[in-house]
Amino acid sequence: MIVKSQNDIPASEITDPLIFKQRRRIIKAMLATTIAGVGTSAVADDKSIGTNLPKGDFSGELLTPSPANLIKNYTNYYEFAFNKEDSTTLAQSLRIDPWSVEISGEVEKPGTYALEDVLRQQTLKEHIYRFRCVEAWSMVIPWVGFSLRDLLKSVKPLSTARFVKFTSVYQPEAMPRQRANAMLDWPYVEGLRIDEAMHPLTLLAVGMYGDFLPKQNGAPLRLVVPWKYGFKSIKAIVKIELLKTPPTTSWNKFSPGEYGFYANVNPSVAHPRWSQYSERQLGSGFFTPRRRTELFNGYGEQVASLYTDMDLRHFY
Ligand SMILES: Nc1nc2c(c(=O)[nH]1)N[C@H]1C(S)=C(S)[C@@H](COP(=O)(O)O)O[C@H]1N2
Ligand SMILES: [Mo]
Repeated sequence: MIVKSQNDIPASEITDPLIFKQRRRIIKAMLATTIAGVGTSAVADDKSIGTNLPKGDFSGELLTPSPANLIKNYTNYYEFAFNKEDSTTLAQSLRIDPWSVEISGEVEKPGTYALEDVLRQQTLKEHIYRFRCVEAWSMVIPWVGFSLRDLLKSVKPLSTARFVKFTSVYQPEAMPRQRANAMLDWPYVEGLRIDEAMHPLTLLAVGMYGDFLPKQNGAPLRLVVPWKYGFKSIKAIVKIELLKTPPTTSWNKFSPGEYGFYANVNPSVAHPRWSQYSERQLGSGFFTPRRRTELFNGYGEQVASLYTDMDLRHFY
């Protein structure tokens, strides 16, 4: 063992030991991934988090992440609570270790994969995305994850795979509103068209702010689809199915007139009860004006081609 003298402690550790320690944890996990897997040197040191962003992640715009304590304490997680606050504590009883993901349907290599085996194959990167909830608020979140397409490719989708269905965990003993059968038909289900699922912007996230995901934000594995309303970004995924036909999704089933299957962010298609023209930017300060919502949440350059010839008013 090498005992370091006081002088050898890096400046980062001295100035902000807490943040540095947190980052070390996820960096260690990422390094394990890199060493064991096919990845090269995605994360060679602390600095490469955040500097290793593939081009096209944020439309050339420099995004400043919203305060971490905001997104960790203002969450939508209806299995736990209807409000934005209570899931922070309630979700801590969720059991997430061990965790595995069942992949089935129209694939050559169906199976139940342990999360650590999935991660060993992937290179984790930071992706700073805008996040727009259908309730007309938004944040900027630095996710840590990998493209869903890389996982899907590894199980070899068949040409008959046209949709992807995602299912959240069913754990009624930990999730009070599953126990009470409240609101949605549990477990929570979401879906994408196969080309949306294969788009490089579509992530599976395991972390944010350089650390693992907090339970209330969807640990240990969640979807992130930055050009769609937040409800598409399903948390705590246990099952991924490749299908020939569109899956029935939770919110669409609950209220089809309000929540479409596509749910692409679109300022000119109002929700029946409110406008989607602009959004409240959470954490930006009281006097910051509302942001004008952009078509596809600003990711149009990357994703508009998925929807040519589609009437976005009809397919909302
Ligand atoms: N399983 C599950 N996933 C979910 C939800 C949920 O209630 N349960 N809420 C959705 C909604 S409405 C939003 S806006 C985002 C919120 O993500 P955040 O709480 O991490 O900000 O998660 C989405 N994923
Ligand atoms: Mo949402």
